[in-house]
Amino acid sequence: MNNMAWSSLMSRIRSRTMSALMMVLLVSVGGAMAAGGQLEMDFYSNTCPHVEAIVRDEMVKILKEAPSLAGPLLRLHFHDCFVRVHTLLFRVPSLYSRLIIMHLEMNEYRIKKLFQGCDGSVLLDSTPTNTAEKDATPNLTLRGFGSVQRIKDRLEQACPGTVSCADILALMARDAVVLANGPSWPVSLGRRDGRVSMANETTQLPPPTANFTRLVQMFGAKGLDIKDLVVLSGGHTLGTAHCNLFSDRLYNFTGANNDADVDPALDAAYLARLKSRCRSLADNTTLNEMDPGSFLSFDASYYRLVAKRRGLFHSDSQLLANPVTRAYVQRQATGRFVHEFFSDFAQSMVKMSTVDVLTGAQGEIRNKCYLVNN
Ligand code: HEM
Ligand SMILES: *[C@@H]1O[C@H](CO)[C@@H](O)[C@H](O)[C@H]1NC(C)=O
Ligand SMILES: *[C@@H]1O[C@H](CO)[C@@H](O)[C@H](O)[C@H]1NC(C)=O
Ligand SMILES: *[C@@H]1O[C@H](CO)[C@@H](O)[C@H](O)[C@H]1NC(C)=O
Ligand SMILES: *[C@@H]1O[C@H](CO)[C@@H](O)[C@H](O)[C@H]1NC(C)=O
Ligand SMILES: CC(=O)N[C@H]1CO[C@H](CO)[C@@H](O)[C@@H]1O
Repeated sequence: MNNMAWSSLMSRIRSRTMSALMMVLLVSVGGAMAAGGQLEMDFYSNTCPHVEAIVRDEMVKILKEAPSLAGPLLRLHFHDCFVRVHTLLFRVPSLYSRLIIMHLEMNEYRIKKLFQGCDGSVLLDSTPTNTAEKDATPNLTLRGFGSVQRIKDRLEQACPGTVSCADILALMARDAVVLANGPSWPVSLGRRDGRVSMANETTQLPPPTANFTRLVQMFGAKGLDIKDLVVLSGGHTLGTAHCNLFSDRLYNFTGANNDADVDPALDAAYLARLKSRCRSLADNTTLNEMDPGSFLSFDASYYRLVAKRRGLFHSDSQLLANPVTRAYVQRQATGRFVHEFFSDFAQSMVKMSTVDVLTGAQGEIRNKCYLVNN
């Protein structure tokens, strides 16, 4: 073969390879789209018709044994939905030198776009080679993992290999709120479990020190707006917080690290009370009710606290820094529009729990919520 013929053959191969490659990529993208289903209310109606009743029944028992788990279970779902792994994986085909085209292994070409919203990734344990979200600092304070697995075990008995851990968590969070006398909302189902959990991705979670701008930006990155921010922050009507997550407001707000270095956005009487509970910056064990007196019940009293500059975190206090969120806080602080807050909360939860989830053939149905399948 002379040089001309060789280079013309090569260029033909190259162009055919390119178009084959383009074809395969297009087919795969189309396939991935087709494989992505939708969330549906009656997703398990044939495969696990009693799923909601089973979760509810078990949640009643769990909260009877440990009423303080309502907050942690709501928070688990929030963290699950907020931490998303964004990856674009291309797998290069094995190239057999001369027979490039004939050996195009269709199945080797995968274009996988993972935008994982609520996908159960928060539940995964770390492995020897990967530190999971669970073990990242913002999440060291998460609780309730055992209860999720307890419900998963019951569902595995009733309908093996059917219900995803991500769906279980979405249902548990809803039931936790309902059983704490809060609002209910429809949970559409069909989420699939992700196979990735990365500790470094928890930087997507807003820290308690965040200012208003940062909160808006971090919620915005999840498709949630200012209204969702002020409404979902109302989740802090439930549960407790460790001193060290807000003690910078008491002793080291600007970094001066002395008794007078306090957050000016905190009510003075409340500040004194918090200082008597949290004696130092190092205290990472003392728990504080975020909505003192009613931390086990879901109500609008969180807003009354925030309006009085008694929100526990700097992030809570920041809801007063913007006219729109401040107006919402003040309206709810009157206690006369609780039904409005309930219906807003339900709406924002539906939004948060459905953005960018895995569906259809994406991900998997985990056998154990803390482990990816084999
Ligand atoms: C706006 C940004 C948010 C920030 C900065 C934030 C931060 C925090 C922090 C630091 C804690 C204390 C954890 C501990 O010490 O154990 C906490 C607890 C909690 N958060 Fe948030 N959070 C935010 C939004 C949300 C949302 C959207 C929800 C749910 C709708 C939520 C529900 C909860 C619950 C229920 C607890 C109590 C957990 C327990 O009792 O163990 N939070 N949050
Ligand atoms: C987390 O680590 C993975 C793998 O090391 C990397 O691909 C990803 O971009 C990192 N994410 C962030 C938010 O740093
Ligand atoms: C808000 O916090 C961000 C960093 O998280 C900072 O860059 C910004 O200057 C702060 N904005 C205000 C108004 O303090
Ligand atoms: C006090 O705050 C500064 C600035 O945020 C920080 O660098 C320092 O580590 C804090 N001191 C303690 C004892 O936590
Ligand atoms: C609390 O602080 C102590 C001492 O600094 C540390 O050894 C421990 O790991 C911390 N606990 C948690 C849950 O971070
Ligand atoms: C105990 C612990 O490491 N707590 C960390 C939890 O996450 C917050 C941020 O949300 C960190 O500031 C804490 O240090």
